[in-house]
Amino acid sequence: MPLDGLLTALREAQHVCVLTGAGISAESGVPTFREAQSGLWEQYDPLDLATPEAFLRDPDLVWRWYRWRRELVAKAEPNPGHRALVSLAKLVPRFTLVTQNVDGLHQRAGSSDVIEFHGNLFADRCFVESCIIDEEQDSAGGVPVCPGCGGHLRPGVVWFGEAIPERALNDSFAAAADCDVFLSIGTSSLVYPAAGLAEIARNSGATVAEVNPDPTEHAAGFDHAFAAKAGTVLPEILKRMSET
Ligand code: BV8
Repeated sequence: MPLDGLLTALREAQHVCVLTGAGISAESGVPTFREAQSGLWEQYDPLDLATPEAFLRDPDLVWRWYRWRRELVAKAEPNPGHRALVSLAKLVPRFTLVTQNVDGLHQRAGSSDVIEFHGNLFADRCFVESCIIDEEQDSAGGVPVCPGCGGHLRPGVVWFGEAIPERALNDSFAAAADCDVFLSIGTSSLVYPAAGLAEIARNSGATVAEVNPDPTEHAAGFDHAFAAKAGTVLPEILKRMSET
């Protein structure tokens, strides 16, 4: 694996920014967004379910999908790819981790200050911004109700067509523009505005690399592209970084 060029850039970097997608959790057994879903969810396309329209049309169905994902993720464990990023963060002066994932596996691996670009699977929230939900509502399998306004609670994730949380958006864009190395790991780079971060980094002069067994259309424009799994490449990067 031709890591030398990337390793040189990483060793010299003052600020490394990493964007992860569903692919970094694939080796933990969490299906990626574009893999066919298993079991009874096989008939559903996540792109259809992860929308406010789907929720308003059938909140009970959407909640059943999210509860199924919560159970699946709760049984999953962080993998060597997640853990390598925890260690890499300790080897560079400044490290920003932005994830599109909502599974919380980076935090469970030990990463801190994770920017959750698309929210978190395990948070409940109300459509009414001002309603504060400070503990999970017991909904006995139905659609949980907001204790503040009596409306339907929803999972604390960003659906298609919804704005990225302002702090996450601003902090991620600033990190992409400031970093010396940008690593795009386990993402199909199809979902915007997350997929635009690599371009911001590149246009700001950063070294950009991708790790994905199925190279994306952006890979050709990157400085480095490793057609391999995150659980293989990231521990190897960490090993080589630790040798010096
Ligand atoms: C918004 C939370 C505007 C929910 C998710 C241009 C600009 C702006 C917006 C748009 C635009 N064009 C289109 C849009 C609209 C839309 C969009 O991008 N649509 C796509 C489908 C074209 N974007 C939005 O709606 C966004 N909002 O722009 O709002 C706005 C502004 C103001 C006011 C109102 C509105 C919001 C998008 C957020 C959607 N929510 N998740 C939930 O999870 O239930 S996105 C969802 O897709 C997941 O978070 C997932 O992470 C994300 C991206 O997918 P990936 O992570 O890349 O996963 P995927 O399965 O695609 O790929 C996995 C990759 O891993 C593969 O390439 C595979 O090869 C690789 N892999 C597999 N195994 C491994 C591996 N890699 C490494 N190692 C392995 N072992």
